[in-house]
Amino acid sequence: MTAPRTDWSRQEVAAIYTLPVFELLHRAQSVHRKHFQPGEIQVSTLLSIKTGGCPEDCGYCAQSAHHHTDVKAEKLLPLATVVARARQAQAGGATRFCMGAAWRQARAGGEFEQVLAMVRAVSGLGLETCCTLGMLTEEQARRLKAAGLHAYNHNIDSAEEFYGHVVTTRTYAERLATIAAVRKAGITVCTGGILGMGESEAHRVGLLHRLATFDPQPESVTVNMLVPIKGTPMADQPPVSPIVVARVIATARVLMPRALVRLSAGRTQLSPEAHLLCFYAGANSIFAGERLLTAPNPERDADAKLFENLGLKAMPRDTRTADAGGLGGAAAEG
Ligand code: SAM
Ligand code: DTB
Ligand code: SF4
Repeated sequence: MTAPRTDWSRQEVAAIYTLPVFELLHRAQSVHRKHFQPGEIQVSTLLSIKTGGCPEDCGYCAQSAHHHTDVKAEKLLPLATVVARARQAQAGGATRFCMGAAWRQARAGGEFEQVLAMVRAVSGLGLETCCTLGMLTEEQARRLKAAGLHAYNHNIDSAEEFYGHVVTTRTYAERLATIAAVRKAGITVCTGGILGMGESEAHRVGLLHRLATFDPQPESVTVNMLVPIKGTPMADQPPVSPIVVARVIATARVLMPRALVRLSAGRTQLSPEAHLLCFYAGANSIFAGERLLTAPNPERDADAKLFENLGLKAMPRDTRTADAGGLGGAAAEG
């Protein structure tokens, strides 16, 4: 099978994004069926291992020390707590466990050693591990890989020209440098953005274009809907339409046929019908469990009912590796 195209122009991406919706959904569903088992959804669980007090000023985030939110700064969780939560997630059917820290960049020294121990322990349970710790050096990425890390999440959030409206304490180029370090270390790349921050349709196209032109493309793409947080500059943004979310997902599926497309934050705003639309458009991964990092997520019972009603089942572990260009993968191929 030939590798997916990575030389899309912004005009080509816009042309797909603005197709009549049935045409777009049909294309996305056809691509999806060539690469994945229809109706198989990867189930991931998130744990905030270090909550709040973050020095970055991301305008959407409950954990930024720049905003007055209800989230209090906490210390790094102990290893035993993290392992207990990973076991619970595994018992609940999750195959991927993602650990998030409210850091600008992964810490040097003792705290980083503790995170490495968490990655070793969680991988040892047979779970796929993912971390999102802020910016990484190449050396830190290498050490995470050696500890058994499968994926690293680092979002670009939006188009480059909108990034200054999202955060002022770091640049888009810094984001890209961390993604490059992750790729170089042989860890699979998980990146994506947030819809509903006040961005335009052109910015959404810009986000999709940037994601699809990574070479190689990311193994996982996260599509978050803004969870409006009281006390942040984005608290009063109106909710994004599920039709926009479905268009973004379908375009991502057409452009990045082999990526897991994760319907991430904001699912509590989506009806079962809107979920159905997003899965039909090509989303094939979710976060399960009542909490994301700090924000609420649908209850397990509601997701179980949704899976039953739609005839969805959990995807087995992702066996792709970044070393194989992220393209090997028996499990994910349909
Ligand atoms: N501090 C690290 C970083 O920023 O890379 C890791 C944790 S951070 C909370 C992970 C991602 O969650 C962000 O990049 C952002 O895309 C997403 N996110 C954070 N707050 C959100 C919100 N209120 N609504 C939707 N997505 C959000
Ligand atoms: C991603 O793209 N979404 C997740 C994960 N990566 C780390 C985080 C969502 C956070 C939602 C807001 C919160 O829980 O505070
Ligand atoms: Fe910090 Fe990450 Fe929140 Fe930005 S998104 S404020 S870097 S925790």
